[in-house]
Amino acid sequence: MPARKNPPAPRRVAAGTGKIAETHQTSEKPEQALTTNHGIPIADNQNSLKAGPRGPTLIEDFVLREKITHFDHERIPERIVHARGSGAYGYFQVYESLSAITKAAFLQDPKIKTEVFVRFSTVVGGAGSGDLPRDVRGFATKFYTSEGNYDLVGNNIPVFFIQDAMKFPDLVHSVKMEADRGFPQAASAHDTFWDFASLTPESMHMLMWTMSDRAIPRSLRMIEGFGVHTFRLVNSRGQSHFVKFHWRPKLGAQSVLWDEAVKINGADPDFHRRDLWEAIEKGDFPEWELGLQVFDEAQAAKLDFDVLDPTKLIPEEVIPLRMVGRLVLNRNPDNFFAETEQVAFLPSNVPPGIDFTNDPLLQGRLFSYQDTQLSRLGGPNFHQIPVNAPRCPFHNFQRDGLRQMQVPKGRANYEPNSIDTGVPRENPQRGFTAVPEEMDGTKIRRRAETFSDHYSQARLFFRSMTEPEQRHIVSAFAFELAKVSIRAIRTRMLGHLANIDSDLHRQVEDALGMQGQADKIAPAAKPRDLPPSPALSIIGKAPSTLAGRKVGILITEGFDASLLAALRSSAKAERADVFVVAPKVGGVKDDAGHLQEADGSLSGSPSVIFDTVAILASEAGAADLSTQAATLDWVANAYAHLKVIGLTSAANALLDKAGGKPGPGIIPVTNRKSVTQFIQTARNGRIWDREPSLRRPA
Ligand code: HDE
Repeated sequence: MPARKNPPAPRRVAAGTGKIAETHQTSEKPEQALTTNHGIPIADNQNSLKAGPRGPTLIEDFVLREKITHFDHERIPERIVHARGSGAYGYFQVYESLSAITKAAFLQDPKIKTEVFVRFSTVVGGAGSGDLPRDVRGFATKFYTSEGNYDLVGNNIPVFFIQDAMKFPDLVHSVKMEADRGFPQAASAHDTFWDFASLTPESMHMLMWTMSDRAIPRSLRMIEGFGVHTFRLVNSRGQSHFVKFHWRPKLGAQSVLWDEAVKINGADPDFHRRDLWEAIEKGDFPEWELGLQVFDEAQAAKLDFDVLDPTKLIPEEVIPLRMVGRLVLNRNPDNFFAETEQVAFLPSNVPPGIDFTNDPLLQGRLFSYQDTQLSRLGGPNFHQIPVNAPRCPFHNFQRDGLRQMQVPKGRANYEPNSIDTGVPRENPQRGFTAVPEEMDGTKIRRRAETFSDHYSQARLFFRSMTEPEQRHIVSAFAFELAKVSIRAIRTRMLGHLANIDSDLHRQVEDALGMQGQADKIAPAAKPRDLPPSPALSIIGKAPSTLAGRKVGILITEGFDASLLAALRSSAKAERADVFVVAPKVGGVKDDAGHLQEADGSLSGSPSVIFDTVAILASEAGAADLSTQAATLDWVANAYAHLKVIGLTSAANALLDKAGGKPGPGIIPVTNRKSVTQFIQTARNGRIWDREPSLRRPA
């Protein structure tokens, strides 16, 4: 599927050229005529019909009424969770046939490119909330396969807060805005969430993930994805295997710092949406690999937890990932509402060859998603909306209903029937069949004993992190719990942390200034020391690359143009983006007196939106900017956010004034060779050693 070309730049339109300085844009071509929704050509789209130019508006004005009525009804209910989302089209292609483990048509042939639509989302905030709260990210993929839509509706965290769908409304109520006051928006740092969490020991493992860097990703192009539940794959002989689904970003996983996230939300609330859109528009298509953990009943039985429990993961070191295919996103939607807002994912959409397990959270989801679309999209025909419609033929005897867009033909709309020939019929060979599983149980409301270990994998996660990642988890708990006004909730949470890991517990207590105040919480199952899983760390496996990253270059009046050119070409060779910042967007003159336009102004393009920065200041330029708070914030933040900083000699004064010190990651940029050194250092990301002296958890 080709990427859509950038549209041509808009024509210059003179404003106010019509009568009494109104802008009227007209066309004599009949096919270009602006019309009502019923096709009636409109002569004037600026003025309502009135009784005299100063008189009241006439109800007869069907053009005005239709326009306003449609506008009044533009909104539909936003998703109860995952309301804020960004989507894109692309394709999925398997590396080799997976026929040995599944008969799913789209996983048979490496030549087949299956069209997909992916929607990324935050969970807690409303549709208009910022992109960088501390939150889980949704990663939902609709594969338009030749045997129907397959929706893999996952998250960027491989486990979930709760083990049973019964608790989901309570979990969501607790984390959303508090019921009486309507705040906070898009934040878990408040009483009701931590009240619920601290009373729900099974949430401990996922809490470790949401307090980790995973919950503040740098880019949607840099998140991992997980199907969370254990599913099944079924081959044409009816043999079934268990499977866990993983997405791995080609650019590597990367996160921002919490202080950065807070500032990015202010500087550019659409940071993730813009980043995804722009990457696709310029043909830098984000890619993921699909990894499978495939295992059978015997292997499942040997694991030290129940594979039906969605609060547990299987470490890669225990069952390795088999990388089976690639996902490429290469086309932005044409219309946000029609596609990204109206897309309806259903975990119950599985083609033959994929099946469910009895995970009680998954079982509840199989009901919930179909149900929620009825109120969100207004009736039972939402599958006909173009983004939701299968790309393969679909037909049955379901009829009518609100918003029916199809015109089914024929007399018989039932079966069995002997009247119409050529109507759809069952197909026992190709049709979906559930894996036959023997069931013989007592009808009962009870959780399985095998679900009762709530701390061992939380501990495993903490101990698998690198030092900076552990520091961030401690800081996140300290930040969030400090926002909890009820002390008893804090002491309860500290009790859980003591069960997870004594170092974590001690550090969070210190950071809160609440030493020795943890409640005693008796675990249902004694926590065990499991071997760490280095694959769970982001920093530990971060690639050395600037690909897909952004280099911010601050220029001042009289800057050295040859350095900017060298930076541009080195960055391009790394497949990084360059963004030029100047005191004013109109730009500055370089050392040869040529005007260099900027991509953004200093105050509108703070350093938090870049991965690495260079300051190309002349002596005069540095002196001029050194009194400006915007400049000093720019430099101080880049330093405090542990970025690699390239500096001309004159720019050293700015670093000094902003409180920064020369040291690792502070690179002089004076000639082509030093530019190369700057870019090479920046490949390795942040300078973690700078962190402990700058920020202690509190
Ligand atoms: Fe969802 N979830 N969820 N969820 N979920 C929704 O469906 C629900 C769960 C996930 O971009 C809703 O269409 C229940 C786990 C994503 O459109 C709703 C339970 C995982 C998206 C719903 C869960 C997810 C949703 C809201 C517990 C990761 C966004 C609107 C039993 C594996 C999809 C909608 C998009 C959306 C219910 C738990 C992921 C209300 C009842 C676990 C990525 O139906």
